[in-house]
Amino acid sequence: MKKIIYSIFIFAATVVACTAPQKTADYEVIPLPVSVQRAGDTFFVLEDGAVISYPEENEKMAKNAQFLVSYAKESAGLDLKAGGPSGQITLELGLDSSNKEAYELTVSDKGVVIRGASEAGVFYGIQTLRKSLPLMDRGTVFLPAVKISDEPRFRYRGMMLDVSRHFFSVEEVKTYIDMLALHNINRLHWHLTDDQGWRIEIKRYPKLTEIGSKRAQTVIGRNSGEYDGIPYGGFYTQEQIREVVAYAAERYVTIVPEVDMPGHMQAVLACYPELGCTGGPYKVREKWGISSDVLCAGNDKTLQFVKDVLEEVVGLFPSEYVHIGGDECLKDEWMRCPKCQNRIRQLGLANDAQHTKEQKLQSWFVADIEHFLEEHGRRLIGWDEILEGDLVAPNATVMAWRDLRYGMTAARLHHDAIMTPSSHVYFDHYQDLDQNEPLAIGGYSSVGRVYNYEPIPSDLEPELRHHILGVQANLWTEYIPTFSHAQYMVLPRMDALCEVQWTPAGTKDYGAFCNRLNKMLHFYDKLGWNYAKHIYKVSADFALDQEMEGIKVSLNTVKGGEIYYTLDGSEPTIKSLRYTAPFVVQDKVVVKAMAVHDGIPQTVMSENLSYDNKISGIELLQEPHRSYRFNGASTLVDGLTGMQNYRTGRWLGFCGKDLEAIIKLKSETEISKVGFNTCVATSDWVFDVRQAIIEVSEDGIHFKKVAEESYPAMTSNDAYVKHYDLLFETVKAQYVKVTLVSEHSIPAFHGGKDHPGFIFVDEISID
Ligand code: TNX
Repeated sequence: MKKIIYSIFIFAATVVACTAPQKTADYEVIPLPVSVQRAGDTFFVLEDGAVISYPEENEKMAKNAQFLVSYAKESAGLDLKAGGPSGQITLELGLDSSNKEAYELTVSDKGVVIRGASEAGVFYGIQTLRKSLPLMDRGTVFLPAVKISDEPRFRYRGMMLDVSRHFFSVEEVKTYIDMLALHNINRLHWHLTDDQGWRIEIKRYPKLTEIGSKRAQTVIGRNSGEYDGIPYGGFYTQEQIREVVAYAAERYVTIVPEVDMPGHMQAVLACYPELGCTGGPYKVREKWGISSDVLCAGNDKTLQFVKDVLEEVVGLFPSEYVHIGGDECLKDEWMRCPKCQNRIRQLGLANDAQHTKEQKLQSWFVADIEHFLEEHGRRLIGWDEILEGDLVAPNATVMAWRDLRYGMTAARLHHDAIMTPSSHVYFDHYQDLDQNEPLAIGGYSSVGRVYNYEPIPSDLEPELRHHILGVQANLWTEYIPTFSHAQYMVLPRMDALCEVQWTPAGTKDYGAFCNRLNKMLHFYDKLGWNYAKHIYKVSADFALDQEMEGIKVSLNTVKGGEIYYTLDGSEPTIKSLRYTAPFVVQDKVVVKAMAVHDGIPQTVMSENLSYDNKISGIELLQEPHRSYRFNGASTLVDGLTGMQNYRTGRWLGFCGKDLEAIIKLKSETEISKVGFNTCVATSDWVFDVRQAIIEVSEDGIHFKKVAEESYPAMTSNDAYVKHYDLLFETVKAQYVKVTLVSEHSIPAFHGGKDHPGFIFVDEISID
């Protein structure tokens, strides 16, 4: 019977096709729902005129119905109608779930039902239906019968937007909120103030926008010392803020406002110099980086100012959470300032092994603000620096950005934490290593790295895991002057992010995600949203394959593309080998691969692989720095060479320690050379090697030194990748010990003088 019904549909579809296009919906959406179960062979035919019914007394549900009307028009050109006692599409409440954002989407031959545990749940069900619809200008949609049961993994699913470094208009912020809604993201963290511009009208302090929202000019490039000479500014009136808050709320996005303090406040000092330690004069900052001009914590007027501002902020934003920043507050001025030192004495603060008295002064400041916010029924969020100083505000929520360890520390202190590590979810970092990428702040977070991020640290005690409220990605905008560029940085990394935030941990699969991404990219084209196109190129994954004795090469591109590759260094064409499955390479090989989408060849990806089949293993005697361990010791002999970016995962970083590794060869071998590379970036405290020692052994216990070299300390700032070879008389060995001594005491020309520097090392070769 079902077969007959199905055939009738196909027949009907063919007939309809003569007049209007007909296409089938596809439930392979992003974020991937928890469960998608096909319910037999039947379909529901969605056509113009279909009615959406909903509980009419409920305004939010009425708004939900209107959203569905506009989404169906936008995606598939369908004209649906909202309202009516019974419709082909039913939106209803009453799903029994402890997760208030849960929904169920059921399609049968009778129609579509979206039932939510709340109006928000219904909204997410609508988003899933919206993303399932085919993209066309008009026609009929065949919806295969299905039951989708879905709910988010995390309750805090955020994206941050910095509007201080560059300003975005109300319309642009609304589009950003639309982007969030499409990805089931429920928090917009709005970074409204910083050294480079104050962006929110505060009635009691009009100078904040009169003076503080404008900078005279902006530095060119990465603090080049040259300025553009063009005044820059912008701010939101309170009326506009209310408008944006309401726009977001309709889309189940809560705006978490941030007023960053006590650092990142130079724009305030330009307006009210008496709030700084020196009294100024100050100006709105014209370059990037961290300013040592911060709010004076010894001045009662400062605290009053902050509370006055926050009073207006809580009046504008209904969010339970208010973000007070707390990051990167340099203490230089506080150490010199009599008022700050006086406050330190009054409070009886003293240096101890963990914290300085100035760090404790910041904790006191934060705790005071927390108390104020609690009196107003709000909760405080701060960047992870608020953990410095042991007076941490008792109920504060910590945003862990420098390192996920801070999220663990917060949870162990019984504080809630939101994970937003710069190693994975900073969308101002590079997403592709192509030289033509627009200037970014640095770092590297590819779509794949974002996708594979796991927010719950594996060593966090299970009973503390509930403290990890969720995940957020940040868009700092120093190098992002336009909204189109902001979209480019965010899309499609936001797709990867939302699966981290929403989809259950065990069900992630990057290849399947790339397939699902194809439809989203077409959707962005339709909506006129800019996005990074490198995702159409080949993304390659290389992994040491112990069993096959070589490097396993997996090539990916978004669905619909074909991949062609060569292994002899020649440029791939559509006549080259066609990629169908992962393969293993041995020895030294250049892999060049090209994806072709809709007949258009994409930029070629190229990688030099140098697998060394002499090596059987590697062990590290000193631990790499916890942020730069990546895949561990094997990174150094995996046949992949790191390039000029030490955060790609190709390099291992050590700080205060040295690289000390024992490499085991498969059998005793004659050797006479050891090579390695270093990556230097002194602006990030990354220095070159100071000494290299090579020792060899036959038994792995008794070593004899065969080469030793010392290198001079660096004398000026620099950034480069350098290859070193140590030659020695041919010797037979099965174990090779390599020691590369890092810069233990940074030279005087550098701001980090006397501190230990990092060393980054990659690809050790033995010949
Ligand atoms: C650090 S993350 C900052 C920002 C910069 C950003 C650039 C944080 C709390 N502070 O002020 O814009 O790095 O990536």
